[in-house]
Amino acid sequence: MKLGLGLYGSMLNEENFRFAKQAGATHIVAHIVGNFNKGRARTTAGGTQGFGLSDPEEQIWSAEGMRALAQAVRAAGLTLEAIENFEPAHWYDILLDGPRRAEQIEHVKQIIRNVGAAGIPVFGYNFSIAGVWGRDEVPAARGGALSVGYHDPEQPPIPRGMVWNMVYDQEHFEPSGSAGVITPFSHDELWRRFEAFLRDVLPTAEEAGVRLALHPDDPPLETLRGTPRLVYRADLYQRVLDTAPSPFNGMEFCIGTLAEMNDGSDIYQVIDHYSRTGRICYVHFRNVRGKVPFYDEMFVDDGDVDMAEAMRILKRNGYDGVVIPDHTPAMSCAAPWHAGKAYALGWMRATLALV
Ligand SMILES: [Mn+2]
Repeated sequence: MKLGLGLYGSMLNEENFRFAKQAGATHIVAHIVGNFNKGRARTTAGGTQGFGLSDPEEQIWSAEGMRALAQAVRAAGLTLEAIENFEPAHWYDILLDGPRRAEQIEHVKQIIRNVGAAGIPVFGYNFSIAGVWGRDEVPAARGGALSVGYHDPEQPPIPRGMVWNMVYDQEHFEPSGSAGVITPFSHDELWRRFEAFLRDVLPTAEEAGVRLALHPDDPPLETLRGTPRLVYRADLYQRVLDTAPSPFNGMEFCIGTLAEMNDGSDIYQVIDHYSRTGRICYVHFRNVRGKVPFYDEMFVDDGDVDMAEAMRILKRNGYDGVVIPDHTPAMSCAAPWHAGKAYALGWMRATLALV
């Protein structure tokens, strides 16, 4: 297994590459989407701007932009393993089955070709209408460390101009009073959209040498803000794999989200099952306490899951891909994000050597 660090768009710089290297990581996952300043996800229980405006800026997504990013990571002695998430501005009508769907499918295909041409082997994504929404930040982790959690908030409808918890159409965005903007639709319809997306895009991914890696829905609720969710139970991941039996149709395997699922599944059996498939592209390695609709993210060694056992199972089943900390609680010091990540990476590196 290889240790990696996920970095948000504003953090993709030489200093943070050196930080990753110093903490023992060999790989980087780049999360370009959204303006996640200082790595702190803005929360959305108030139902306002979500994670902010989706910037359709093209430069970073171009062949040259992707090549430059991969080169900058390589210059720091690291490997760029994955790009995480499509920009909502690029694919909202694929999610919403809207009038610009065909055009956006072509654009997404071009992005995948650009990623492949830069030698980046994985594209992580989350096929979700409501996105990662509704979490708040409370001092729930060990020692009162701030961490994100889900505490069953009210679920206002998704405002016009927003999808995936980001604003894609500022002109028509209405943060309040826009009930019923998204016509209710069924889980079957969501699966139809997902299957159509894979049918249209997977051949391009195969040609480009880019594995598509689906993240399960976080928070893993059956519906959120009145919209259906795709993978909110562990067994639904199998349906994703069965939709197209190609190694390029894979998983961004989030142990935290899988542990949050209130579906009666056993997290160790889930890890055992899916790590035998060879379809895990990379792992989000984080711990949690509780299950939907009430959970908090914890330090890696302080939640419901025995993460050393999780690592042991992955290793036993021959998983040899990249493992990243995903999110971590923020530690009380001058560099809360970095300290949290350094703690997780150190723990993971030691555990990898021991299991
Ligand atoms: Mn995750």
